Amino acid sequence: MKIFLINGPNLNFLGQRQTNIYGFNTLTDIETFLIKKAKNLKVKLECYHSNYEGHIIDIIHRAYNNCNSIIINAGAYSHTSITILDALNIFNGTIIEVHISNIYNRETFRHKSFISKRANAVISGLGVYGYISALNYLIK
Ligand code: CA2
Repeated sequence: MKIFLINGPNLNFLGQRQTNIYGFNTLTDIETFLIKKAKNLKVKLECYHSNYEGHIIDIIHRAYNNCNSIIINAGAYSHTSITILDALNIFNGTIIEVHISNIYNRETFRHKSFISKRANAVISGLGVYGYISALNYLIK
């Protein structure tokens, strides 16, 4: 079993800025923890981060025929990108959308996610536990 973890724009600043919203863990902390957890359970986890929409689409294309599931936090592209939704629509496996913050108690422009239309499940507001819960679910 192989899972892709995809994080989108600005998430490379996790743990360094806006810690009141996104917490103190860095993206490297999250990836390191999840890779270790997956390894213990004999599952392969590949972690990707990009600040570019086209690059995120390339990563999703790489996922076709290459992994079973995707965990994705597309950052603000979740609220704007039909292109990422189209790319995810071609993928056959399970997709879990994660948001660190609760997008529904923030600005109204964050309340809509195009990705949710395709996601099998959406986790929002659990902080980094959202990623851990997504992984737990996928390897259940
Ligand atoms: O809550 C989430 O995970 C979001 O996907 C994060 C996005 C935001 O646009 C979404 O509405 C909700 C923003 C990611 C920015 O990450 C930063 C991390 C630290 C410091 C500054 C930005």
